[in-house]
Amino acid sequence: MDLVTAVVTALWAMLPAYVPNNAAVLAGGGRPIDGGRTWGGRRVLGDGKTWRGTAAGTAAGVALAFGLNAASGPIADLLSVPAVEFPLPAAVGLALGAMAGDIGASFVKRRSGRERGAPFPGLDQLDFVVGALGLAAVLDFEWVAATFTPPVLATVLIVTPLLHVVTNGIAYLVGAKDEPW
Ligand code: CTP
Ligand code: MG
Ligand code: K
Repeated sequence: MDLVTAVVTALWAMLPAYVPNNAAVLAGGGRPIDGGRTWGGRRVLGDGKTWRGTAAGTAAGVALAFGLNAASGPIADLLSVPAVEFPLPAAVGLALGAMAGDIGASFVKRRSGRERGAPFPGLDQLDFVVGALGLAAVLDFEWVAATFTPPVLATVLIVTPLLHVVTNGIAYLVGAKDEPW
């Protein structure tokens, strides 16, 4: 597989996992998932993980997957790459898994004494990748294995942290996010 195909396939297949975090930032607020509960003197998850943000993020990711499916032929032709199609379990796995990975990271951050919004380099950039690919693999292993071949997976692991830094930096600069991570 050539580099362009690997990069395009990686970005395309991961879009339903990239969008939920950004949609959650825009839609977040309201009741926190942990209901304000604490564990060991610290919040279980914190006020940054809300039901509304999680639901909106998941819905945005699934909707995007189906939008991409509707346009997959022309997109693949335009970019001269094999088309990526998202079956429903894969779409749900990527979107909900991305949210779950981010929530899991907040749990780890609180246990390690980091307050809401504190950075955790590495975890912040890859938590949702692990969650997205993990849940997608549980729901549709064959699709994950066929789509995330070694070159595509390697590209995802290299490109995602870069993309995460850039998009969060932009979100911070335009005032959508309180911290640039
Ligand atoms: N958000 C949300 N629900 C989620 C994820 C994010 O409502 N499941 C919203 C919150 O308003 C959150 C913002 O998106 O403050 C930014 O997300 P993130 O950086 O993941 O949360 P932090 O506030 O930094 O909290 P944490 O330290 O727990 O990551
Ligand atoms: Mg944050
Ligand atoms: K996060």
